[in-house]
Amino acid sequence: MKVAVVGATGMVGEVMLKVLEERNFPITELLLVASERSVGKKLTFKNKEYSIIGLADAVAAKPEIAIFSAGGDTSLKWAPKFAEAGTTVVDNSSAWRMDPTKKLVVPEINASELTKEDKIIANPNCSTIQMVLALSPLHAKYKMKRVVVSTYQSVSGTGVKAVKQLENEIAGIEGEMAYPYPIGRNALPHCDVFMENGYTKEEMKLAREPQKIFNDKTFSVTATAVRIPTAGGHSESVNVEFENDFDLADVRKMLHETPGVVVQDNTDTNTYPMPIYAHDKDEVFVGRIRRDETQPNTLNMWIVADNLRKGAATNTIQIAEYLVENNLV
Ligand code: A2P
Ligand code: 11C
Repeated sequence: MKVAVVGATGMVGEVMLKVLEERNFPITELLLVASERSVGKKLTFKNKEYSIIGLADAVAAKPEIAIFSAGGDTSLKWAPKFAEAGTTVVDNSSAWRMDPTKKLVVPEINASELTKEDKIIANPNCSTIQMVLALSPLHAKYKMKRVVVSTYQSVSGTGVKAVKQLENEIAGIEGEMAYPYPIGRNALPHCDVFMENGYTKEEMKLAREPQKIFNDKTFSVTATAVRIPTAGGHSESVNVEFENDFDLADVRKMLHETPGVVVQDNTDTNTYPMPIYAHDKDEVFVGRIRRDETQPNTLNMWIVADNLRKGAATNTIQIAEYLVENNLV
């Protein structure tokens, strides 16, 4: 496969290259793409040096697959140009996610919807991916009615500037601020921008994307998204009410058997998922699985994943792998 990585110099782009290398993605030619500022810079992949090229040159090279993580504006402008040239785009930005003509894919859940005609495929938001992966077997068996999620999101989800802000605060250095307040020793109930309804964009992504991924509007999700001073890894407290009653042992067994999910749940040994241990892992970790004793058919759990891996790079590359394995490009 001739593969382009658009946004190769970015935080997610860097992880994409690592994941492509680790998973030995079948690459015959690799195009590393970034903004004009970076053209000519060098990056290494599998011990070989590559020069960064610009978007126009990348489109002209007609790669079979382009994986994008270069922000929504770049995707909106350039993904259609690649698609017109015959390239299949797998896009990690929010640009196409809710476009009814585009699929929003978590491979373990809905990759089977993909066809050769899908030329722009959207990767969900990081906090959505980890939540829906853990919910998918439970929804299939017990049918979700309502999900209440509160997130504890790391600064890496915001980007390089936020990672630097936290590092500066820890080192006691004054520097540029990515957030309107200090993030060290703090918690900001504010991920992404506020919308007219009083929710943030991140909260609305969590509310809307799951219905599209499950192709089911019979359940609802309400969210509070909070930024905390962790470097990487997003955590979520999830309360889910089902139509049908469940058996806790069965819930654990189903989660344990779900590809991509790891159950870490033993209160006797203080075993539960934590972002520092999810770092650099592709799995979604689930623990604190317990019945909500205040309401029938309702479950509480704690879900953690590396937001740059399964939340972004890994999921995007798994979509690309599915396309290759099923001759869809
Ligand atoms: P560059 O490094 O040249 O700015 P991050 O998410 O870490 O901010 O990274 C964003 C990625 O998207 C980087 O690789 C960045 O390249 C790339 N990018 C940003 N704006 C553009 C653009 N207008 N055209 C192409 N790539 C872009
Ligand atoms: C965050 N979820 O942690 C965001 C980052 O829509 O792909 C990813 C934004 C997106 O703030």
